Amino acid sequence: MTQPSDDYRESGLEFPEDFVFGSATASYQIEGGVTEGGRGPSIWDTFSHTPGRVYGGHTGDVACDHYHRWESDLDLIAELGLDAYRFSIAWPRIQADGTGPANQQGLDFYSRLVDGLLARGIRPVATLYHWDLPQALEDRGGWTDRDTAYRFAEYAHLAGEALGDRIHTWTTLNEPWCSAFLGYGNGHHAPGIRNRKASLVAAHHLNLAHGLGVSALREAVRSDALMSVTLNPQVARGDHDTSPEAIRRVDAVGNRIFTGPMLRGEYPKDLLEDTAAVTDWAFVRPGDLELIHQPIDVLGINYYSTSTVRMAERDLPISQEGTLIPGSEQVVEFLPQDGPFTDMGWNIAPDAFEQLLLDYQRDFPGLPLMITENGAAYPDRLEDGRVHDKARIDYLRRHLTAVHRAVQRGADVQGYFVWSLMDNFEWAFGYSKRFGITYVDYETQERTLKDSARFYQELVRTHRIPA
Ligand code: IFM
Repeated sequence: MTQPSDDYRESGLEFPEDFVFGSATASYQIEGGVTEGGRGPSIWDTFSHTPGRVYGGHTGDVACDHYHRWESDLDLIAELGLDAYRFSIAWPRIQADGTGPANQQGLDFYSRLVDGLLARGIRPVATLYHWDLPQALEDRGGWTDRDTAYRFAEYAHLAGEALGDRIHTWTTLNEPWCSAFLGYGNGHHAPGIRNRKASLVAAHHLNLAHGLGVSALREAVRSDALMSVTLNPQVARGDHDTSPEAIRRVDAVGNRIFTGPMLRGEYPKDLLEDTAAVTDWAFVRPGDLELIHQPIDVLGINYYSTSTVRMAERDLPISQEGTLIPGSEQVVEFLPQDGPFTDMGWNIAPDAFEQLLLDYQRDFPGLPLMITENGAAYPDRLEDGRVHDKARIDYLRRHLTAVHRAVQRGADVQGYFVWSLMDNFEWAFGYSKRFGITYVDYETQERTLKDSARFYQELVRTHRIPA
């Protein structure tokens, strides 16, 4: 018997017949048309138009112009032979300022998109929130305002009523960790707020939005539609004496802050203890956990890389009876990692991906998993009409091998969506990072399938990892 390779570079491995292969995108990253069809401004319009926030001053104003090119983009998906397409709905297209009746033009855009997918035999998988919060709601506090969760439920209901007869799987939120901690914690993402307590408040209101959203959808959509949320588990590792404690802390504030309430109906005790100096969590009201803890049918997992951690002492002045005295606190330290790295500087660790899937399967038995994103950015070059993105193929091969091994070892992984269908607006990095399996020339908007797209097309056709 041949031994599995240590580097995860396998070929020929066969996926189950009903394993779903798809690709994913998100509204603000591809659509453009930001002032068309009655769309209101989102926090990403504001953020990207604020000097210094996004690389090169790039914005999503035009992006991949998908708002106008959606039909040919669907043809591309069909050409690749994909089973499913994961897209997100821009909330400010449905409710320009986040409240009130639906904007029919916005609903019509997504309705045409969904019909176009179905006509091509592609399963529609819709995410309700992939970070483009209506700016008007941010002006009232955004995710730090409890009311935003209720507005989200209203929006979910409107989207469900209009599209619920045709969407196969609904995802409430994409990566709430990013919304809470990059949006309100370190300010790297819109709305650009830096406040530790605000990030925890936002996390709770995102959890509440998820639960209320699932309930609102269930009332509006067909009974066999699947309910889901997509998380991006923080995979921390390390072999220092203090690494286990650092890993526990990262897991608490990075993962169990969402899986606890959503999947178990409680916030983990250690999370509340770890964050006691920042907040007493009084914003969690009686009954909230029941509202959040709604049954879901599938858990979306986005995975790219890992981090290496240990505990460290950080000097800081401690306040005692009005005076500041020197002191220190124990904090998680993120250490430099071994390569190889992608163009994002993210390390490549398919072994951690396999383990993550097995861990989630063990921790949440009976809940199927879907890989809703996985992929890599590389500095691709278009030469003579081709993009020879060998490094991306290598990344995909290794991560598909990891998924295959997890499935072999008992994980109920039902499918895999590559990130992304095409190059797009990579948030604070603008257009400087290319994640697509399709190359986008932003001058002409011409799309060119990269070699990785051909690799993926072959995988989808044969259900085997190509040689
Ligand atoms: O581009 C993002 C996507 O919007 C969310 N998940 C991670 C991707 C790569 O950074």
